Amino acid sequence: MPTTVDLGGLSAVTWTYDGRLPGKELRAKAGDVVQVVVENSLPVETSVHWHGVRLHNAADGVPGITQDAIASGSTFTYTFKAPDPGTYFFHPHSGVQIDRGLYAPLIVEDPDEPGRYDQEWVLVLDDWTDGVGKSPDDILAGFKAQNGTVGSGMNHGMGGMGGMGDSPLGDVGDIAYPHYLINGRIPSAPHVLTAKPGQRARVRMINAAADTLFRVALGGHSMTVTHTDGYPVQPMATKSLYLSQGERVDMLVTLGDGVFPLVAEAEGKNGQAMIVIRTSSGSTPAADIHPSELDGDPLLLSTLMPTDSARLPQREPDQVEQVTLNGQMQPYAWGMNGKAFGSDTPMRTSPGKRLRLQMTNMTMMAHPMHIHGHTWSLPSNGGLRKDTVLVLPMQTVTADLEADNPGKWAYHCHNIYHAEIGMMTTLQY
Ligand SMILES: [Cu+2]
Repeated sequence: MPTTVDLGGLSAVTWTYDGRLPGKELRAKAGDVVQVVVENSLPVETSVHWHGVRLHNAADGVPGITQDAIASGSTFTYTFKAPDPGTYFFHPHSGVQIDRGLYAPLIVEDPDEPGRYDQEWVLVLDDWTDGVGKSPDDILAGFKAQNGTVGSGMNHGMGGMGGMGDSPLGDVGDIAYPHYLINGRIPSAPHVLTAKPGQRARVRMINAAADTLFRVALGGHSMTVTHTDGYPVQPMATKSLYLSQGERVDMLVTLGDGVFPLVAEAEGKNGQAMIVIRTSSGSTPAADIHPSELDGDPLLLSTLMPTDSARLPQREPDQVEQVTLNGQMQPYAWGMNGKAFGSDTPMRTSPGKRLRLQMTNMTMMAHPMHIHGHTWSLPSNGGLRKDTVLVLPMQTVTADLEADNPGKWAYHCHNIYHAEIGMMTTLQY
């Protein structure tokens, strides 16, 4: 419902789940049946999508594809089994509502988790404008007013906006937000997590931002990545990493003695989010602190390797589909296979097939591509499992999936403005 939230001495009227930002975390054990009753007290219709969860199609929460939108004043009950452990989240699949305060973690615990950590923290990253800058709907209306069309070929038109910085990844965002948040707070009034020196912390991180890719580092520490998008990877130590919209990462950190900023810098933009980890006395880091760990070569999660337990059985594809990502900033238009969603041709396969998608990014911007109801296996990386994969400008990413969950599934860019303007299609079988 419409709520006033305190972002840290700065209040904003926005939409949230149960008045909280982020919404209250949902926790289940792998195999549990989850039931959530959604009462829509927003002034508009909505929906809830369980991002990354391999659930049955009717519970996927995409109006026009898997259900009718939940009308203002009405109720909808989602019931689904959460089969796979991991770090997930939920958000509306209606317009640009995710760019307000409507998001919350969904943690599916592993009954066989070794649990070798002392602390477990869930961090949600976000870019923020609602109630303090332009509303997400106004931003979208501005893009729509450009009346752009999606070409099917290559586009070398430059993206970006004034005041945006450079990224080695190319263009990664369209919007300069006034604020960036971790767990609902701006960096001048951050949350503080406390622990003891030498303790091991498991950090689950979710990027719920609409248009921002973050570069993340923890001052004075290296981080050992253990999972991405819910699935275990061969542990990889890094000083910094990239987390794109819709991606999740789990990592283990052995904590030093002191006060440490965990910073999420808005890649290619000006601004950052921060949360503080405190294991002894000392002053709180300044809002603009820049840990030197940010300056290295951040890890791209799509370069990780899976554990053996995470791999799909080895198998050659039965069907190969080429997918192009198209569009440009000016006039603003984004699509897949040369079409905007609505005039697209759905992709079809049949149950039991191993489907290979070859996604080629024909644009000058990176796109975090997300598949519903499945988790891809990336053959370039030993079968790394991901449901959201960042496709860099002019790059081709090959992603396989097992067609073992029939239905009509959304497949789109997780830059929510790109998706909403047309960078979306469906996979049907
Ligand atoms: Cu995109």
